[in-house]
Amino acid sequence: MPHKGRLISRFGAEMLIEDEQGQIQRCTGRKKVASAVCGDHVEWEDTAQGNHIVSRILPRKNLLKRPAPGGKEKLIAANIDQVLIVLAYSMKANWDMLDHYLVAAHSMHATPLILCNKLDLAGSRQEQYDQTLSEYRDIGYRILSLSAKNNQGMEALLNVLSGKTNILVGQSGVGKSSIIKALHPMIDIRIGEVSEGSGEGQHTTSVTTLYHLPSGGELIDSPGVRDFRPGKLKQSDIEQGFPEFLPYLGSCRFHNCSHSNEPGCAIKEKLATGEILQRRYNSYLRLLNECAD
Ligand SMILES: Nc1nc2c(ncn2[C@@H]2O[C@H](COP(=O)(O)OP(=O)(O)OP(=O)(O)O)[C@@H](O)[C@H]2O)c(=O)[nH]1
Ligand SMILES: [Mg+2]
Ligand SMILES: [Zn+2]
Repeated sequence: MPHKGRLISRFGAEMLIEDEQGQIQRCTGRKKVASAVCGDHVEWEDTAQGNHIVSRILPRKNLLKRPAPGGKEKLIAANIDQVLIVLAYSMKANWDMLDHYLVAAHSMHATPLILCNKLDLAGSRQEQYDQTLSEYRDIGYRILSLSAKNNQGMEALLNVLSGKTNILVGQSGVGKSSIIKALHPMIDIRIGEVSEGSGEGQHTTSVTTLYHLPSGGELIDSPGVRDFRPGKLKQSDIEQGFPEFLPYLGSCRFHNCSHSNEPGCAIKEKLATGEILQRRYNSYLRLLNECAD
């Protein structure tokens, strides 16, 4: 009889599987489970030689992935309830990347949450950051300002994580691993320095890993990225990533309007009145050009 478990992390062919008793089992994977990723529910078996082998990936609720060189895809993690997109007040904001993550979260039917860390270093940048963050709040996104260093905002964060599988994503150095350490100080997790010149991180986390929170819920740490694209999507999936468009989508003159050049476009009308922001509209067009299937 196969056992059930959840993939905690993986180093090439070696997979750490948490069994139903909460014990970590070192396993290797059969060829057909080569695509297993952190967060996957799997079946594993004992072999006659005393090894453990992952034999099957159980059906996934969803999968976070991104395009990789050569037309391939890099699979990041599976079975995610909430995507926590992390920014840092101390670093130049990459709002385009935030929009790309939001689209990815919507397309996988996960709840996006925006975390802005390093509040203690915000200084004169805070006003500018909070101004743009309030635009996202107006659209309906939940935003939490934090300092992993000073433990600010951590209780509010813990409350929204409990009972769910959550993943931290974002640029290197924004403090993803530090947030896990602040929520669960007993965890042994590597924190990297940011480089003095650029203020960016040095890609300290290299393996996507699932951690349990003492108050319930799982939190996955992922390696920082330079840029993120959601991969190939249908136009309707891209639209879902722009909730401020949704009330107007049925009102364009053409039912298959792409909201780019067509006359009688309800989205462009709302752009003209300022109800839809130019920056967000530009993000939509960019994704439509680069990612539409
Ligand atoms: N001042 C301040 N520093 C922080 C805070 N959170 C994290 N840091 C620092 O930021 C640096 C990077 O933190 P990490 O947690 O390694 O960042 P990361 O996002 O996990 O980076 P990668 O693993 O490379 O993707 C470390 O020097 C942390 O001590 C914060 O709230 N305030
Ligand atoms: Mg890290
Ligand atoms: Zn339109």
